[in-house]
Amino acid sequence: MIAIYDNSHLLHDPEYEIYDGAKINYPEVPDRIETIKNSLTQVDGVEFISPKSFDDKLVFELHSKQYVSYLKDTTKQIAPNRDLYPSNFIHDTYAPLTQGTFTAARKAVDTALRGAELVAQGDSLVYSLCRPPGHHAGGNYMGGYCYFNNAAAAANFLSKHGKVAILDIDYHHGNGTQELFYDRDDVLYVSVHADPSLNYPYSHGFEHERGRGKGLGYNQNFIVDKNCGTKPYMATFHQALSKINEFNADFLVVSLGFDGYRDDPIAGFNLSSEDYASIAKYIADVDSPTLLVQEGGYCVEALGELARVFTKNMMQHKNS
Ligand code: OKP
Ligand code: ZN
Repeated sequence: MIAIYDNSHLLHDPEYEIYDGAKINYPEVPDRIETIKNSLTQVDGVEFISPKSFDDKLVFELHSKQYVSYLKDTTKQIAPNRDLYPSNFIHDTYAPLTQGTFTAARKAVDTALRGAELVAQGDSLVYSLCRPPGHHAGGNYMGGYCYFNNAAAAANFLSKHGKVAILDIDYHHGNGTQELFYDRDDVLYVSVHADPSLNYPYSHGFEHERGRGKGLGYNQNFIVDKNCGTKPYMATFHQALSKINEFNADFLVVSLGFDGYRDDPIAGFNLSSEDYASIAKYIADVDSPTLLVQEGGYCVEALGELARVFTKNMMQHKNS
């Protein structure tokens, strides 16, 4: 399995999050991806490569020119080691900007696109170690630690080569991804996440949101309770996976969040690393070449183990 990594994610390192009027530590830290990379380096059969630079037109197919320029121009004016809370093109208060944010976020898109290209060329399993994450970013906005929608960029790239399914198993609903494909029937979006009436992103992720126009039926939201544990989670996960299998896609993109893990500091379905191993096996059984795109997961001490277990099980089952 090829894994794609680039160190420019280190340029995005906000100091704080504003929560309930107070400054708290920013959970979406550079160590998340460093830990995952270091752990995968020890796994047999994983080979690392760097992304390359893809044309900006692939970004503009999803994000407006106005939004992209705003991000580029605003970050240029930020002093080193300062956080700026933007007041335009933003969904919520959870997307601080630093001087390096644009560069890091743009490279995360290249990381996802490089993975999509390899999968389009015949690789059966690729892992894009994207950071910052992307699934909350929409056509015209950042939010929830996300700036550009990496998984959506990959899915949109792959949609030129066949039918694409996106399975989002991050704890949070991917409101940006949902929005970007809401009117389309060539990209299916299926997400399993915590109840948005009690959890971020609050605005979207309800089960009645099923797509629009010819996209109707090609968006499926599945809700599980916070801390629900293995049994209820797996029951719902299997319902979601059967939607994916029914669609019979040419390519599968997984928005891979590890924030369902039991010790996650901001989220958690009370899942164990054994649960992530079995989730990986079931996903590997989907009969489509698969791109894993990193989204959330904030228990830094566990991320190395979770990524290792997940990829080992994916690799074993994908080729058997
Ligand atoms: C990003 B991803 C917690 C408040 C909510 C925003 C969560 C963004 C999650 N202090 N913060 O989907 O993992
Ligand atoms: Zn999340």
